[in-house]
Amino acid sequence: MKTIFLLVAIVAVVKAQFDPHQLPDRSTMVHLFEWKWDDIALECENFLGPKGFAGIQVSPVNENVIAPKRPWWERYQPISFILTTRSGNEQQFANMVKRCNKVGVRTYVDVVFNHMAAKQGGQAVGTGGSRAYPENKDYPAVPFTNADFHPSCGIQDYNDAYQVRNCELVALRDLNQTIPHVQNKILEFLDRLVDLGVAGFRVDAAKHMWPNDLRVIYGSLKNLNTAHGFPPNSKPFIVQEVIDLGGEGIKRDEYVDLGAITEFKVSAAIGKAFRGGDDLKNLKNWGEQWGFLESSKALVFVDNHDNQRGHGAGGADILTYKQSKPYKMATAFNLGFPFGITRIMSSFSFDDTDQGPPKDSSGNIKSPVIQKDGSCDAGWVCEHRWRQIYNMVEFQNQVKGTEVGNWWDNGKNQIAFCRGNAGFIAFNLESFDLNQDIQTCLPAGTYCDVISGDKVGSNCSGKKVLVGNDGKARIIIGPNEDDGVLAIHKGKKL
Ligand code: AAO
Repeated sequence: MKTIFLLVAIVAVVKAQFDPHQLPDRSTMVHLFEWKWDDIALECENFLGPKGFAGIQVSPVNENVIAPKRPWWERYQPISFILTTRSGNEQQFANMVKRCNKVGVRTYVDVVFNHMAAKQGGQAVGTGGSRAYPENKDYPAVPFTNADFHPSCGIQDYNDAYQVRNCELVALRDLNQTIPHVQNKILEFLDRLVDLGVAGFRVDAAKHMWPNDLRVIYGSLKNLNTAHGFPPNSKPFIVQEVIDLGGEGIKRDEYVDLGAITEFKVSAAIGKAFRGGDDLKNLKNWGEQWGFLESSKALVFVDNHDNQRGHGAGGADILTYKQSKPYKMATAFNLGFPFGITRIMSSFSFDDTDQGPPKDSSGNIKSPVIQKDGSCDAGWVCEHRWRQIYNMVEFQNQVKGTEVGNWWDNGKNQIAFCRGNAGFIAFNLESFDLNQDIQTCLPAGTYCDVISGDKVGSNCSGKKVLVGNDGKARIIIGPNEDDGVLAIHKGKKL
């Protein structure tokens, strides 16, 4: 009996690391890449909360090296665990988390603790003013010294798990997480964030650390802060960045009992499909049959901050804001089909892959400018403010908990399906019209297509879809329309 109880307790604790602790009627997080904390707090209150977003992933919060020309990737080179970056300081971060939690938006922090900053040309100075001496593996503001690191070597061969985990990823000084002092410093950092009210972590470069060390660290984490509305005994959500497209020495399965995994196979496959490299009809069994992890353990996204600019994995198949029509279609499918823990990317525009966020002449990040129509300006793309995307966030919330029903396809690149009796969505990637009577599963009535427009008062600024008593409707999507998707749901009936 005792053993059974213990087993149940352990399973409960481990399982909890997969729970993103989102409000029951919400479903997706958005990565506000390189946004400042004050701007995010406002965005939570003005937009994300009201539009039903479940959470935000934020860029690394701890002090990083100041690199020449201020590339975005300097934030992946820690100098200390002081919470001061170009996004703001600890007090601003704390304020943001509090205000976002208040409007039902959870915070997930991108945490970097596989390594510390690489050797710089000159002295390494951090965004909090701390100095470090990476050539000697000396980071006094933590402090970490040479003894806390693995001996230097490069990663030559991704088939060699030892190299991947004990050598230096792109010359970044590789911490040894087996050392208790290193574990303690990492834990202090993560627990501090838990105290401030975050809901969980994206663990950067998890693949480059030993699963057993991560097990110790995750297992010692504090429970989430009940003052921020988390139930007692809630464990932080953990999603581990493990790139496994197959064929390497390290498998995602080695990490899957520890927390969720970034499922890069989804990013690659969805990009390929909506670029026309795979028939959409094959998406019918989207999920584990495609070789993806099980739904509750997979973080799924169309693109991330790396692969949208050719870093990380996925290659030429990845869709980004730069291919806006297929990108919106892929995002609509990712949010419309019930698979995985979903994340949306929100970018700044870039031409070269090192380019950092919009900045002033002193290197400070500029705030996004929100235009009259709600879209962003001043170098910020804000995919999350595109109607076709935020309306799919609402769609996903409206159909939460329902299954796919009445799958329809034309044998190639026109598909449609119901989500219970709550929503219906159709896609056309052919070079000819979709013009069909299709079963929508919705109660009879007139619905507003939330892709081509929006419900305004009792009217619809986009296509109106008339659902008959038999649940069928005439669905029309031309090949040259702005969007190749149509979506209706119970929340936007006229
Ligand atoms: C910068 C400079 C470097 C310089 C360094 C130190 O660019 O030239 O040496 O500073 O001064 C980011 C940037 C880096 C930047 C770094 C530090 O991306 O350019 O370096 O900050 O400032 C691997 C890791 C994965 C990592 C990814 C970028 O496994 O963890 O590379 N992502 C995270 C972050 C990322 C960050 C770091 C880690 C470091 O998201 O933003 O780096 O904190 C294979 C492996 C993957 C491997 C890729 C790329 O992928 O499987 O594990 O990712 O290679 O090396 C096909 C295969 C696929 C393969 C892929 C790429 O798709 O199927 O498996 O090809 O070849």
